Amino acid sequence: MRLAIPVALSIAVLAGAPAAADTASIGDIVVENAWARASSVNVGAAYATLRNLGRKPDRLVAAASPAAARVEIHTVVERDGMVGMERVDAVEIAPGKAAVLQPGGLHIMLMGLKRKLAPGDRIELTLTFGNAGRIAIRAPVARAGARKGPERTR
Ligand SMILES: [Cu+2]
Repeated sequence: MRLAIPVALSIAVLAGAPAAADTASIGDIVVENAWARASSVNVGAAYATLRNLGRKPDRLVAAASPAAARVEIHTVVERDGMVGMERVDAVEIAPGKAAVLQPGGLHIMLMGLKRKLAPGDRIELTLTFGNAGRIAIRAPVARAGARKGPERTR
């Protein structure tokens, strides 16, 4: 497994920092750099890199959070010159590859937030993968409009 070494190293580095729980793994799936964006309204978005270290494809099939009434997997689409969001059933992760959820593309949509997300907060997310199962992470909240997670904007 060619990818195993760099991923293991990056986990070790993150684990040394206090904000370590934005990276976690279950089965062949590693969830890295989970983060959410501060929001002054009751909807928000969260992002992460989903890495598949296995030999079989996997897929993110559901997301949930105690911080929001409803959570969906969305992508950003452009149609007739209009940019909007669309719900997707799953995010495919090919073996040895990563799916990147990031601003302007795939994201975890948090609807009916129980309180506004402020920079410095952390929100709990549960991600369910078709093969690997369910994993909980705590995503740090970056400022509104951030393009990257808080650890990486400094
Ligand atoms: Cu959305």
